[in-house]
Amino acid sequence: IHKSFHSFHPAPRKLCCQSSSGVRVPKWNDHDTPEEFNFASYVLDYWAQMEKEGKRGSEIALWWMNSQGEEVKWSFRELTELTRRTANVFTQACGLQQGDYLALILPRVPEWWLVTVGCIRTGIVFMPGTTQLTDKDIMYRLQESKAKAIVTTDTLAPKVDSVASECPALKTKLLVSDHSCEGWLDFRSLIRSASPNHTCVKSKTSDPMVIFFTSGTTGFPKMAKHSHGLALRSCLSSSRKVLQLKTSDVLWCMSDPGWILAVVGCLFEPWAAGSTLFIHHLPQIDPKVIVQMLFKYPITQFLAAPGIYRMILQQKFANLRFPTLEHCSTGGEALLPEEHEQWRQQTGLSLHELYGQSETGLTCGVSQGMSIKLGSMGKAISPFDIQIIDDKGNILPPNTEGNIGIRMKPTRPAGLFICYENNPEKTAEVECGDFYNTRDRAIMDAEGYLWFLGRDDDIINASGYRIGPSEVENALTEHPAVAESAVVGSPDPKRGEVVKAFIVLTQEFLSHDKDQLTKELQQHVKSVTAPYKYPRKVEFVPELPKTITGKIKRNDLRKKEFGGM
Ligand code: BCO
Repeated sequence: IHKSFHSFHPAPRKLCCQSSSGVRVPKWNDHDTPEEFNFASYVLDYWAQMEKEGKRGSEIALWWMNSQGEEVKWSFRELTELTRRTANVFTQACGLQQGDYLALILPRVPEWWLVTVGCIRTGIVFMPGTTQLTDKDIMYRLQESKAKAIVTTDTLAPKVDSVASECPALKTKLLVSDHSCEGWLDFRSLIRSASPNHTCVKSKTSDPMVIFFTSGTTGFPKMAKHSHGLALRSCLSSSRKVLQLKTSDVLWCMSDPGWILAVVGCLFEPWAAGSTLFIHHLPQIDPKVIVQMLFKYPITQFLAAPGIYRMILQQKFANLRFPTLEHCSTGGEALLPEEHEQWRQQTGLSLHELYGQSETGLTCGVSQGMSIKLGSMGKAISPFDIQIIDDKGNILPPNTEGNIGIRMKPTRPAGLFICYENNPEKTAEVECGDFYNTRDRAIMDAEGYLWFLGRDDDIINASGYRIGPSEVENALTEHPAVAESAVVGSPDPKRGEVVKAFIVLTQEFLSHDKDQLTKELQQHVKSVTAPYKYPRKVEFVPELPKTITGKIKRNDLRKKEFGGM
């Protein structure tokens, strides 16, 4: 399946929601809540049919490449056929059924799209995870979800095998590799032999579709469960106005496949519009390669975390005037106004901010053509009604600081998560009057523009990763040098914020070399939890600030880091 079937000639661009052949992009009105919705049958099969009838140009659905020069170009018809085969692999070879859970831990390989769409066709609930997950993280996810299947690569297969015996629900292990592995089904050969005929399930819009694990202030990550409404949301007219993608657009979304940004930006957004999704599978993010790609390929839209724009700007390239690029967007963490200004000066293009969470998908943003207010993350994307609320769910007046709330009563809007799976307490905690409380602090001006101010809890946002301090503290505690630790965010010019650990050492490690110990502890955290969580800053302290009841005052430490004390 790693073969190109057609040569690719980008069609001329038109500034309307019609393809070059006049085909209308499927759109639903903002407040449409169809009883049934399935992205695969309603959207992808529609584009495939248009192709078959010769009513579309020769646009490609997925244009994938890697640094070894391998390339894949799939049309919507090919995508449809391959995902129907995948659906048959799941239901026939693997015996999975609608409602079963499947863990999906793949890097940016084409099979990621086959698995996600194959799950949507069959009603299997997929759970994306970053390839940085450790064996413990994988075990937690498999146990917590009672996943019946996992799809991963040969790099991660040994980690899965090391914990599989403790995950009794896990019945099927699918390997995406050119090599076989004992105990694992060979995904690529199963696809080749599977039937291309499959009837998509008639999923209700409210049926579960995907689960994202998201970090909280305390405890282990929660399972934010979404319905098919998340996919429907990308088809609603207001969502279509955000990026204004056309069938002739080529969108490069750089999100790691483990995040909601990938499911929205690398799947629903481009394909709801019938656009081409461009993916370059880089083993390591390299700004030089990104810039080369933007010069070499006819990419019209670029969506990446602020950290990636920052990396590019810091390289001081002589020329950033990209020949085909028309629209840039960014989300995952706050973007500094000066970074926006630099990008605009060097590329001639504005940066359009987007904001969302694993629970909410794209929530507000700066749409194409909307006037930009520097530092603002734009306006609510309908049907989300966003208000700034107090801790009782009362709506606050313009220009007043409060929490970002999304109205969920009397009607829960399409795209807002269903609940935290198996966790009614945490689900209830984020319900605040008629609103879902994002617990992100912001102000909204009289025109409805939002300004992000920070979290109202201890969650750290480092380079767009949401990190719960207790996950890092728990990892540190496993090391014999650590008597106690407190983890907070600390400012950083490259990553916005980084994880900082304040550590009280055990008696026997007090005399150890501190630089050496820092490296050892960082390495330790990288090995016991997903490496992006490791503390990039470490400070050894004789004691931690505590309340009278013995609770660590993380707020004091955070204020110290941000110069507020
Ligand atoms: O920086 P170090 O070299 O010390 O460590 C890095 C990696 O080398 C290391 N690592 C990775 N895999 C490893 C490993 N170490 C051991 N074993 C492994 N298997 O761990 C550290 C990971 O840090 P990183 O991921 O930040 O790496 P990097 O290359 O600096 O990447 C920078 C960014 C900007 C590309 C990255 O931070 C990033 O992708 N950030 C964006 C995250 C994102 O997309 N968030 C959006 C979430 S969805 C959302 O917010 C909703 C919006 C609608």
